[in-house]
Parts: sequence; C-alpha cells; structure tokens
Amino acid sequence: MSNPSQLPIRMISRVVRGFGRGSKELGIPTANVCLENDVLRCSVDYKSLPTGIYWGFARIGEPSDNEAGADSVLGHVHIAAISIGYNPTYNNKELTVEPHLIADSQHPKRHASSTGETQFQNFYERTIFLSVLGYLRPEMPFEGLEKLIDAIKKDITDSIELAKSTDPSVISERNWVETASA
Ligand code: ADP
Ligand code: RBF
Ligand code: MG
Repeated sequence: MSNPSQLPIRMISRVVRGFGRGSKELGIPTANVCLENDVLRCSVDYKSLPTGIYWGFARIGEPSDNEAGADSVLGHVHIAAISIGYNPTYNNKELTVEPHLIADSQHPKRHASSTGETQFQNFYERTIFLSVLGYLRPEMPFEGLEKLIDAIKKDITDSIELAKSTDPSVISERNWVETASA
C-alpha cells in the first residue's frame, strides 16, 4: 500500500452534480469535485495521480449563522474515502474525484443512509477543501452492487483507522483542511 510520491495533494473547488447513483444505488453519497480549470485549485496536477481509492480529509464551505451547529456537515473536518477514476463498474468516460465524507462515530447522521453509512443534507455548489493523503487500492469493476458496497464499506473503516495517525503530515493536512479559505 505504498503511496504515490505526489501525495498529499490539496484541492479547493466546488461540489457539482454527478449521475446521482451514490446515494440512490449504493447508499454511499460522494461529493463530486468540479475539475474545470477555472474553478479547481490543486497543489499538484491531479491527473498525475494513479486512478484508485484514497483516503484523506474534507471540509464543506463555511456555515452561515443559521446553518451552523454541531450536527451540520458545514464547517467541520471529516475523514473521507475518495474515489479518483472512472468507476469501472459503471464504465464512466470522464474521470471523477469523489470523496464520501464520514461523520464522527457518535454523529446522528453516521449511519443514516440506506446501507448504513453517512448521509448528510445536500451541499451542492458549496466550496470543498480536500486533502488526499493516502492510497488504499486500485478501482475495480464489481459484479453486482453488493460487492461494490462491501468493498467501499471496508475502505471507509480503513480510512477511519488511517486517519487516527499522529504522523506530522497527517496532523498538518487536517489543520490545512480546517483553516484553508477560498
Ligand atoms: P452525485 O452523483 O450528484 O454526486 P450522489 O448520490 O453521489 O450524487 O450524492 C452526492 C451528494 O450528496 C453530495 O454532492 C452532497 O450534496 C450530498 N451528501 C450527503 N451526504 C454526503 C456524504 N456523507 N458524503 C458526500 N456527499 C454527501
Ligand atoms: N467504483 C467502482 O466501479 N469500483 C470501485 O472499486 C469503487 N470504489 C470506490 C471506493 C470508494 C471509497 C468510493 C467513495 C467510491 C468508489 N467507487 C468505485 C465509485 C462509485 O461507483 C461511485 O461513487 C458511484 O457510482 C457514484 O458516483
Ligand atoms: Mg457523487
């Protein structure tokens, strides 16, 4: 599980709509990152990364006064399990960068999705701050959604374990995600 040398990479962009399959078919929503040149700011060219499944940290926008609160997705750093690639189960033609944001273990939304994973309210068009820290595995075509869901569930538990690290680079990326501004 050795990491590509470009990592960690930092991205600031907007959350855009995809095909809507993450929530509906898998019960695992993913925030699709806008990859257009004039919107995305990226510390390293993301196209130089191998496609695959990664882990990292993400934060969505800034809460305005009436949206702030401990249970809101907005403004908090979340551990993320991130797909970078072509979703070979679905044969996408365009590359996507799609983090699934994981709520803390005690959070009311941590198991709110149809398959028991994190489901927040929608946050399309919001700013996303994302740091991609580590490589988990290659993306693969799965036969049947059950197997894809099981693989992603393992990625989620692996991401939670790896994010507990007190390695200085992990702490510093968490801090960047927490404090970066658009
Ligand atoms: P799309 O194909 O449009 O990305 P998804 O089914 O993947 O649709 O759902 C993604 C959207 O769901 C995100 O853009 C966001 O607004 C919302 N969302 C809710 N909870 C989460 C979560 N835990 N991680 C990522 N996105 C989430
Ligand atoms: N799609 C695949 O086709 N193969 C995979 O191995 C795969 N792994 C994923 C791992 C994680 C952690 C996440 C968040 C997504 C993964 N996906 C994979 C992408 C998934 O198909 C996609 O998010 C949905 O189709 C909604 O866009
Ligand atoms: Mg998505």
